[in-house]
Formats: sequence, C-alpha cells, structure tokens
Amino acid sequence: MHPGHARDYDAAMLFRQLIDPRSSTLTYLLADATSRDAILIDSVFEQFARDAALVRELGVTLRHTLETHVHADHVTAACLHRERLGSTIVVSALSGAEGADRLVGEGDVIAFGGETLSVLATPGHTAGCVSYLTGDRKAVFTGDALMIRGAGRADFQQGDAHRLYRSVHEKLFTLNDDCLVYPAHDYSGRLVSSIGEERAFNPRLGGARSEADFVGFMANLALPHPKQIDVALPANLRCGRPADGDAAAREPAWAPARRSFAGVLEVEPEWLADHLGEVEVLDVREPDEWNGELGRIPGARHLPLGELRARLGDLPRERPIVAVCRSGGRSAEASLILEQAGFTRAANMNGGMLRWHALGLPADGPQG
Ligand SMILES: N[C@@H](CCC(=O)N[C@@H](CS)C(=O)NCC(=O)O)C(=O)O
Ligand SMILES: [Fe+2]
Repeated sequence: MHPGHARDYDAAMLFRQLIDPRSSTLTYLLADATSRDAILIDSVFEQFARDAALVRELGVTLRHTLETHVHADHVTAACLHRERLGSTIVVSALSGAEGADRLVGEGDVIAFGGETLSVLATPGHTAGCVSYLTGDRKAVFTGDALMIRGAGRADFQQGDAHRLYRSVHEKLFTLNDDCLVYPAHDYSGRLVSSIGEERAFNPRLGGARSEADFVGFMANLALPHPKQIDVALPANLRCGRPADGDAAAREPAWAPARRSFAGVLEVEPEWLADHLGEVEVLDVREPDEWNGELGRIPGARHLPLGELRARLGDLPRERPIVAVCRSGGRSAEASLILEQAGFTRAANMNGGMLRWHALGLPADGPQG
C-alpha cells in the first residue's frame, strides 16, 4: 500500500490528489473503480481543463463536485464541471452559496457508485465548513478546518475560533488515529496527515492545547488577507458561475481542440482533414519518414522537431498551426514549443500519421 493513498490496498477506490500551485489548493478526485462514478472535492477554476482531462482519461463519470466551504482564495470550478460534464454541485446548507443542486449538512451521505462520503459539520473557519469522511472511515477531507499541523484562520467569513476548536476536538479528533487527513490547502508542501498525528503534533490544536490557548493563538496570527479574496468570495457564492465568460474552460475559437492532462492542446484527425485549407499542417518527422511509407498530409510543411526552435521565424502567424508526426508524441512537443513561442493558435493532431491512416484519410506520397 502506498502510504499517501487511503484505499490503494483494495483497489476499490480510485484516488488522485491534485495541486493548484497558485493558491496551494489541494483538489481530490475519488471514483468507484468498478462503476467509474467519480466526485471532485474543492476544484479550482483555473484547473478545470486539467481536471476534466483527468476525468476523461481515467474513463470515469463525474457525478458531483463537493465544496468543503466557500473559499476565499480561489474560485471553484464547480459550475464549469456542471456545465461541461453534467455533475451536480454539492455545498453546505450553511455556506450561503446560491445555485447548488444539493445542500448538505451533518450526517448527510453522498454516494458515487458503491462508495460514500458522509458529511461532518466542522464550522469555525467559516460558519458553513464541512468535512467529508469516507464510508470506511479511513480518510477525511477536512477543508480548512483541520490543516496539516495547522488550522484555518478564523478572522473573516463568520470565522469563530471557539467553534473551530470544538469542531476539531469533538468531530475530527474523535475519528480513529489512523484515519488519513486530507486538507484543502497546504502552504509547505505537505500532502497528507492522520488524526493521530494531528492530535499529537498540531501546534494550534493538538497536544494539551486548550480552547483558550487556541483562541489566543488564532487572535495573534496576523495573516494578510488572501490575495484573491475580492474575486473569490463573490464568485464562490455563485458556485463559481463566471460573471463574464469562462476563459479557463473555453475551447479555442478556431478549432474544437481540447487540452489533455499532459497539457497539450489537441485536435482530431477527422477535423483536420475537413479543414486542411484553413490551417498550416506542420510535419515534424525526420526526412526519411517524410519520404517514407506513411506518406504525408496533403499541403503539409516539413520541419523536423530538432530544427523547430531555430526556424520559428519561417512559420506563419496568420494561420493556425497543427503539428503532426508519426504517432502524436513529437508533434505534442512541437505544439508546446509553438505555444511557448507565442503562437496563440497551435495544436497537436492526436494520434499522428498512424491514426490518419487507420481512419482512411487521404495521404500524399507512397501511400497516397
Ligand atoms: N497568503 C495566502 C493566504 C492564505 C490563507 O489565508 N489561507 C486560509 C485558508 S482560506 C487559511 O486559513 N490559512 C491558515 C494559515 O495559513 O495558517 C493567499 O494569499 O492566498
Ligand atoms: Fe478557506
């Protein structure tokens, strides 16, 4: 068993922990490995494409997005996931957020396939904070109530250090010692803890800390307000519904392209075949392949990957560029190089010439 993964031992649950580096937010994808029903806890707007790609590539169906609370430091992607993937939005009834599909509170159970999470009300960081406990009670997603060797601040959003102390001591610290703790943030690179560890070593809430000790500690934190609070709070009170378009999620206007979990913008060969007149096809294979048995896409320009960086100036800026190679790997790299060089309309053709032929699309050269 991998120590960081609660349920790998029985392979019943798929589990992925994801990080948004800008806000230090930890997002969790959980799925029933048999039915492939999935949920996402505390998604981040800017990471929508990443997480949607992971859902697609793992072949799971996103049923619900869950929030542990109305976040002050990043905007949720809940609304985008609902729009694009058909998931329902689950938030705490006490969160004050509007537009959710399901409002939950203490004792409610959220099912996905044969797996469940139960809701623990853990207010204090905000009045509506909840934690989610797995059905086997081996992992708990604590949001910003209990953090690793820390605790959520209590100085805004109806924060109340007294309530937070009681939430942690009466709800979370009564779970089993070996129950894993997965928070919504960590600012020091820590990813997982356990109830036993936090009970022993949490400097704010563990050991012999009393409620008065905790309240005194929290009153003197003097943290600056989160950088994104003015944007995040109003947006999260709408479950992340974008006020003005959804740049992070929108497909580029020039093609039905989508970004893979690896970060590569991709178009399908069928689309390319229908739009050859509108885009520059850039074949990045070696000369012997360009002249070889797979042939080439009609009208393609040849520029081997190894020469691409030096010859970016030869490429047109007024047309979108779609990179192509044998199987789609080198051309993925080429499309990333183009994007980094400021080509705003550059993508990879998924599957390369191998897929082009498998689909029976027309090629010039020996095969043509
Ligand atoms: N510097 C961070 C502030 C982070 C922050 O305030 N985080 C909240 C969670 S929303 C917290 O409770 N932090 C507790 C702590 O950092 O000890 C930012 O700009 O986003
Ligand atoms: Fe928070």
